Amino acid sequence: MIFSKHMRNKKTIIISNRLPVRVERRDGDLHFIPSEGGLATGLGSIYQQEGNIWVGWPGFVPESEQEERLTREKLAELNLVPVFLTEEELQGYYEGFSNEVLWPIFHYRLSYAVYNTENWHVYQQVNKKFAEVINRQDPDEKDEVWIHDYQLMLLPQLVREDHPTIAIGYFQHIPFPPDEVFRCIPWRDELIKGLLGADLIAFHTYNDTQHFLNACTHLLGLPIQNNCLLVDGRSVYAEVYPMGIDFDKFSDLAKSTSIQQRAQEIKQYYRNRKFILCIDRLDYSKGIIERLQAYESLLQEHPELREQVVLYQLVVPSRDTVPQYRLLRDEIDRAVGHINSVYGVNEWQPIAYYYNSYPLEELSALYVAADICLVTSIRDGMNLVCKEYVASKVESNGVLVLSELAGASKELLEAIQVNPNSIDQIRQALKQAIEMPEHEQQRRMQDSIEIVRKFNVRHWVKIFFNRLHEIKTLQKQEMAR
Ligand code: GDG
Repeated sequence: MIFSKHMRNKKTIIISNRLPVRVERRDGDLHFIPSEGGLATGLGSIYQQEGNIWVGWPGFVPESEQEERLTREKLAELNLVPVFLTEEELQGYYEGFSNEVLWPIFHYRLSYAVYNTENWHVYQQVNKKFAEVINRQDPDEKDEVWIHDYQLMLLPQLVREDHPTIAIGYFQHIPFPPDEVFRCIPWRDELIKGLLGADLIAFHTYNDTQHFLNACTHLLGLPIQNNCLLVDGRSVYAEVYPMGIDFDKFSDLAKSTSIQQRAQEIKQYYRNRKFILCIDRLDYSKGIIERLQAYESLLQEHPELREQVVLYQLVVPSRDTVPQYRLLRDEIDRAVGHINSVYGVNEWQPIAYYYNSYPLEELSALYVAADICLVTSIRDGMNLVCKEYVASKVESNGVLVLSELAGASKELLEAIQVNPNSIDQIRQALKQAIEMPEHEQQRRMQDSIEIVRKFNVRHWVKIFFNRLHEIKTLQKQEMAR
């Protein structure tokens, strides 16, 4: 049905750096591969509704106009709108500025930041390019826009300039650092002003939200009342919305016969030794080296545990064109090689290490098989892996050892929490987890399961949009006064 502009239904526009479908060129053909990520599942029910769309980069650079047209047409059938980026734009905006300035600074790694004015300009240009693509969708003032993450910090204000009263939400999936850390970025004021185009700016944790509010008041001197900032006469709210996962997907998979069988195979392959699972994207924020050191110290201090445990480390390839990531990969290779060669014997290797990406079913079987899930992020916005582990423990067994510096630690209070910078604490937590009696495991896990079940990704989407609508109504009432 075609609506004239004034009688058209309200449209929801979701925007993120990546689309929930990835395009790949293989054997001369284009393949469209859906993402299994949490965001894609959570927002699936929204963007797939008629009239709604998701705007983002499709994950490849077309080689011809024909390829571009084909991609556009195919994606349009899925309610997806591509923003095509050149190799130079990807280099400057994504790898250069997003991953070499924003990612390290927002994860408190000041010394890893590489400030390059040219990359900043490309970041600005690409944010404008996203705004142009949104404008081509002919948004209406009654529509709503939800922008995701740090690659698009300037976009809320760019959309606001063209659509003064449209509802704009922004969610940041990574931490927001204290204002004195954020201050290090030469373009910090522009970044905050970019975000302030939104009506609702949301983070995983209370601390991230407070850090953002402090940056607004300390750097820009904005008037503030509780969590509400006054920006050119408009009320802008900063709030906490901890992201959940698709609980049912992980729980149902874990209950299925095929996954249960696969989990048994995995356990048997590792001779029913205590199975410690670690799953991370290759990233220095995940504390992979620190965890390997702690595991070595466990084997050193408790020789009786040798041959009784296995640490299964899956590292998913990521950003390996950025120098810091390549170095980290080499460092992990060396640490794993060292531990396996020093402590391993013919019948037993202390670490099973894979640098790979697995299908969801294999991930699920690993979660089911694992006696312990070990998350030692040095900083993490939330960390979904630990929630997926909890959702997969359908028999309420298993122990979660969780970094207190991951956002999830604010919710999963029954996990054994550790400071990831302390090798001693991680070692002691592992020992405690290995020895934890069944009844204690059950009690703690049941509590965590309830939290992950209740605050799932659909709940997260629902309360975010409810609040955005509420804020729009409040703003209208204020203007009418
Ligand atoms: C950012 C923030 C925040 C991993 N290996 C495979 C695979 N995965 C999936 C996991 C999980 C996801 O990747 C990783 O999510 P995390 O939350 O742990 O980490 P980031 O990628 O850094 O995500 C983070 C998140 O955004 C959401 O706001 O929690 O703090 O850094 O879902 O299952 N999936 C498949 N194969 C693998 O080998 N299929």
